[in-house]
Amino acid sequence: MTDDAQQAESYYFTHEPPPKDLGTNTTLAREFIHRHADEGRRVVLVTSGGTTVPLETQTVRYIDNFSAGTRGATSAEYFLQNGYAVIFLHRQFSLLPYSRHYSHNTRSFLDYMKEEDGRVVVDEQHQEEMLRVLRQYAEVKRENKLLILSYVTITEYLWNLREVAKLMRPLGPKAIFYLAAAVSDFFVPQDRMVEHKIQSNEEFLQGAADAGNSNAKTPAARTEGRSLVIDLEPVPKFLQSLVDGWAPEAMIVSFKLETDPSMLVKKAQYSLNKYSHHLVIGNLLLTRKWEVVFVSALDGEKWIRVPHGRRTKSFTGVPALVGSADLSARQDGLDAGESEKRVLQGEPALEIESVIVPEIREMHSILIEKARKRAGGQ
Ligand code: 9Z3
Repeated sequence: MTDDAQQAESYYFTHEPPPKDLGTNTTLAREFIHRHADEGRRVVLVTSGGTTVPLETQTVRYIDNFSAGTRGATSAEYFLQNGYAVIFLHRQFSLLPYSRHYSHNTRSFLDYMKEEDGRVVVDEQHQEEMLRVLRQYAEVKRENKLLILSYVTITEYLWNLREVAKLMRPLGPKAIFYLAAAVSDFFVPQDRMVEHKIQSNEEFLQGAADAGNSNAKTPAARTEGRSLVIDLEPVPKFLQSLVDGWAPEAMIVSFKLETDPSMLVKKAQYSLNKYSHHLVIGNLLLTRKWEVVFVSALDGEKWIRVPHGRRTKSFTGVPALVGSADLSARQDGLDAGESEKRVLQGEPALEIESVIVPEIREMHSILIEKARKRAGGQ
């Protein structure tokens, strides 16, 4: 790791205090990791959901992002189906594996049920699907293969990631980091955060508790006249620390989110070159449920797309943009989704994570085998 990255990391973690439940989380994670390591199982840490950036210590206001945690929660299920034990580090109240099928919907989970002879039963039309989900969930619980941890703020996320990553070291190459959480690039450092709620009324400008100390730095979020001014600082690039320091033997999969199609592959490639990890999965905000691009040293650039007739529904997605970031498809004048349309119309919807995860499993097997050969001196 470069000295600069190391310094930035140690500055961050000495100045930003750890979350209160970090000790509980690491105790749970240590036990979970050791058990699965002893059983020779592969373990994946899936991060999921957004991160908040609090503006006040007693937080009333914060900056947030769009992520609901669909990618992470869905991927966790497919990792479990593919034989992995999963540590699911998610933003509190974002989607969870299995229960995601019945939460955060326009319909309430109560709409799936009815009363029959004084008992609650699931509606006939939902029986089959709910039984399938319930059986998978019960098996995962019985076999203790899913550990659920949560965070809220960017700092809580980073502390948990660092500590869990270090605990995963004994897994060697059998560990994967699957970084699907939408992590804020900017934040308010502790020493520039005001204690109390920022006042909006000019008659009640910031109170004595915040204004008294003449050595204090200018608050990152403050009122100037009638405006709220926020100047955030960059979050150190933790991916460098993860790859070089916290988890040097693990497979690392990061995600790159863009909105401009012309930037996506370039930025994913840039990230792979910069951090020299194993895989960057690029996705566009408006097509992320239907296509992603894998950028890796093993396979170069590779698009994964759900055929047109099998796409899941999305209120915010824009089908016409599928293929827009794929230069080779555009040059060939081909909408990759359109080409499969006739064949697959009428088939059930396919979640893109059900394709992503087995691909990763295969790459992981290759990396484990390489590590085994290296260790054996072959
Ligand atoms: C992603 O790109 C995820 O796929 C999404 C999933 C956040 C788009 P949803 O939760 O959305 O299913 O609604 N995650 C990573 C985004 C990110 O913050 N990446 C960073 C970067 O691009 C750091 S690895 O620099």
